[in-house]
Amino acid sequence: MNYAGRMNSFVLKGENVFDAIHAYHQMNGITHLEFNYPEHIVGYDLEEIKKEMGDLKVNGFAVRWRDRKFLNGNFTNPNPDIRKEAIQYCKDAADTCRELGGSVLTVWLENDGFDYSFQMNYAKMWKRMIDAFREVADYAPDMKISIEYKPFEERNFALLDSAGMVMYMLDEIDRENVGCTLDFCHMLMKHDNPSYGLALAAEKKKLFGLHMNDGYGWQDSGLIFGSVSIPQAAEFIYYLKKYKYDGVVFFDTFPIREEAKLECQANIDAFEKIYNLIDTIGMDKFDEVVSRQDGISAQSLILEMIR
Ligand SMILES: [Mn+2]
Repeated sequence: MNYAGRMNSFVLKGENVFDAIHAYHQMNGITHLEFNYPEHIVGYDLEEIKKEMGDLKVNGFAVRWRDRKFLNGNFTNPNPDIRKEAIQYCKDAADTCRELGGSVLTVWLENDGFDYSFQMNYAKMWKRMIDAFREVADYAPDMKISIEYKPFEERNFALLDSAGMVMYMLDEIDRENVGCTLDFCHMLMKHDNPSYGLALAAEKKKLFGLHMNDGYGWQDSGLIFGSVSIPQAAEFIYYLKKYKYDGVVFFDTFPIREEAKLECQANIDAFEKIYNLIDTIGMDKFDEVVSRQDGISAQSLILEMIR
């Protein structure tokens, strides 16, 4: 399996991008890097980054519009100049990402949402998002443009707030190189069962990325994968295997109090452990239980895993 960790687990503790890459080299299992753009790239020398990367590959960039001018919207900002700039961030990110050998641009529209009734014309904003995604997709047809949804935060309501809404949006955008990244915690926040969204996206060949983590569902907890929701984590991995997911497993977790390197390794270890448990029991057994549509058999399979 291909694994990547969250750069900010190190950077937000006062280390820099090079320190993070250095730590990944010392871990067991990290194969890829994932950068936030522009924060982890602008101000750094690309050649220096390439040198530090060594045998690690770049999976992709996540676009982050940190400037306060984007607070009223990224792709749906009422100011056309700011909308244009938001799209330009994506184009610049695609160009730099390609230069580092990456191929996935993760787009989480943190400000495209609303807080009040009568605050926006929904159909018009929906159309703006379609147009913006098409513009980015057509600008970089060799890149995978991947939509990451989150139900709320920063806005009280996000426009792309669920797996179903993203699938609908992907249909409307109608571009082969636009797909989705599923964040396990975000799915729990929405009460979207993670595997349901995974299966629908994978069926349409639209599963471009994963953000693995865990939580209790009422906030973006960013806890270690497999720490809270083992049955759902196992079901998720079962479907990843079933659909032969060959992308990168990125751990989007927040080790605020934990040591960043140990926490990242704990994610990889949990994923590997559950992955191997499924292999030990055998995919056929899982297929057979799923085909029964029976709660008691499903629960007994979960107990078999922790036996
Ligand atoms: Mn995420």
